[in-house]
Amino acid sequence: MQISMMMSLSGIKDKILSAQNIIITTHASPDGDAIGSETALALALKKLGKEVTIINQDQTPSSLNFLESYAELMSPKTAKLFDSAVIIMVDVNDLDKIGSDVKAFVESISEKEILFISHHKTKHVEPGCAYMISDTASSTGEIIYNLIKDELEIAVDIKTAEAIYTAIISDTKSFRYSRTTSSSHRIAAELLELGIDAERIQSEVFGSSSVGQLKTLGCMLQDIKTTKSGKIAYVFIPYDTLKEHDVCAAQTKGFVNHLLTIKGVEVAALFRQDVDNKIKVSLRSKGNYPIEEFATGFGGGGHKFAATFYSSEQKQELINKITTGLEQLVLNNK
Ligand SMILES: [Mn+2]
Repeated sequence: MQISMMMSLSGIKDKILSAQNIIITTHASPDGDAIGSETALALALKKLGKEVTIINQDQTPSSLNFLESYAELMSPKTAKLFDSAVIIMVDVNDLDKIGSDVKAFVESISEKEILFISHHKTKHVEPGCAYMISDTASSTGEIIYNLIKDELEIAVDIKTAEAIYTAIISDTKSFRYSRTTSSSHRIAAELLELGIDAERIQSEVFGSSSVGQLKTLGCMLQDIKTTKSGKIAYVFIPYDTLKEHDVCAAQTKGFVNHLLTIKGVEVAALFRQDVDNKIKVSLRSKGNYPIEEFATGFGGGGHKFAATFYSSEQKQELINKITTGLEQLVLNNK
């Protein structure tokens, strides 16, 4: 078996150029960076005459439905089967995060090469897979843009540009998060110069809430607590609240950031109960206290100032443990 390797963008280019069938996928519960990156890459690779198929485990969230008219997204249950393909997994670095049906689909392809393109660091490396990971990129969309424009030298059309813009604004919350860089702004400027309708995309991505989503947010806001120091804000969302308002887990994306708008708060923790009773913990820091290592200690990960993990621990014990740990982290690192 081939050993796994880290690749450069030019290495990815060679793999792409030599492929005929290309399958693009991403993590389960896809977000704007995931679907924007997939769409942009698919549009570009089709121009090279490749047969490109996007396959996703889960449905596209309604705020991103507009991208479905740019490139078709397939379900692993109905997609055509392939004997051989290059499979590009964007915004993900782990086969266990692509969803069980997509994983089974990938396993059914006898002759394959798997490439991961992501801005999420990984310690776990799949044998036989290649990785292109740039953890300084704000979003996978930025990496895809560089791949398309600089390595593959494909002209970026409006739809591709809008898909990239969707990816970048989704992962930076319109250039607000700390992982936004000068290069994110520079790429956005190039996309605007190409003539994208930035205002429309902003309102698609951030102005497509359902009533249930806002009501869920309202319930969450009612329950916010802070620790003694006032530097940690946290909240728990019970599964029943999501169910009552017909909201899926992906629709709570970004909720944790509301906690960071409280004056004096440095770190926010959102505890969201899943259908299986597991609790997803999302941590965000304003930028003075890195929390990635803290999340890694619980088997999770992410970025320096935004990280997540899952826990099977009992709710109150978990909340106590995490808020106490974060309080110590902030007070010991003045
Ligand atoms: Mn991303």
